Amino acid sequence: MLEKIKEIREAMQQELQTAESAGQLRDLKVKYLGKKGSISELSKSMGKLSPEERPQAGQLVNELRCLLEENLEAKQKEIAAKAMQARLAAEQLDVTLPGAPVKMGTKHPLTLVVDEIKDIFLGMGYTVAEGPQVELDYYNFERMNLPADHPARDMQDSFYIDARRLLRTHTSPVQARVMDQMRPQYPIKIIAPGAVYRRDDDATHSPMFHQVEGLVVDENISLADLKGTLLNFVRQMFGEDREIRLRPSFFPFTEPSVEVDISCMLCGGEGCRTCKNTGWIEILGAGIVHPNVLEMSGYDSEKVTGFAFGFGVERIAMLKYGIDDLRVMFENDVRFLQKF
Ligand code: 2NM
Repeated sequence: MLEKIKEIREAMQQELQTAESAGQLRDLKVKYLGKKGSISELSKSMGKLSPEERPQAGQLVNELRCLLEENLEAKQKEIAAKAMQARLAAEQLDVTLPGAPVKMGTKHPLTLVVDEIKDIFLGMGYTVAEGPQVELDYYNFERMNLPADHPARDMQDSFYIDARRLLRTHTSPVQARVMDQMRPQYPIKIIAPGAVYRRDDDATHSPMFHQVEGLVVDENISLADLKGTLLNFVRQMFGEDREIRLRPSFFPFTEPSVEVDISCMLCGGEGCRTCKNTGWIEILGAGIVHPNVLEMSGYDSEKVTGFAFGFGVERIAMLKYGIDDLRVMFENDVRFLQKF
């Protein structure tokens, strides 16, 4: 028995020395400590020994087990450390290098312009109203006093979803929806910013673009209030020395209607390429809300009046930032976007 223990001990030490992988260590553990392992077999054969022999043999077998367990553990650590060394050498990882910088995004110029427009009108006591982009033709056309034969109503000019719904062609339906919610209360002072859709696509027209429309309804609202409001807006947006000019125009939803020009901010009125040598740049449409629009919205047009205006955000952004091609607004080229 003692001879056998000695034999196993020597073989085991030999094998431990030459083991090189975690797999080999596992095999060794099974070989010696497994159910049918050599050490387990030794323990089982203990019963065959005489009572005198048993204590010494028992002690030697226990020592053998301890020796194996300790060696297995030490060897395993050694192998793991070697594997880690090898991995680090292969990866050439330098943990002292600085991290890759996170690139900051920028706001789109249209967002910047809409934010600025909102700020200016919030400063004049307006609130911001929003509405659906898929709109009923009832709100988009009917409520805006657009007659049945108006060209905008043609399938050729608008994106219809079905017989009754379309992509809104302006944000005016938002104003009608707000009046529906507010009536019979006034004053109303709102701006409605957002995307609108028209069947146009060339160097100066995109099928989707952005508008901001404004509406004020109260007693005694006149064209003078409109003019003062727009002058204030224009001076905050384009500079304190801007002037505005109103020219007669036509919209179905306003009467009278006006086109509004601003004095050219590039030449100060002298005449240049941007203002086509006129000294004036057209930037928006406006007018006194048509009594039909007020009446359809449940307001007494004898008691209240209103003014409304609307402009294209892309056009304002192009003038403000000196962009000469509308299409760069929608190409998402980061070299363009990062300039703002
Ligand atoms: C414009 C020009 C003139 C306008 C009118 C209305 C409403 F709801 F009061 F009828 N909203 N927006 C309006 C008036 C829009 O855009 C060039």
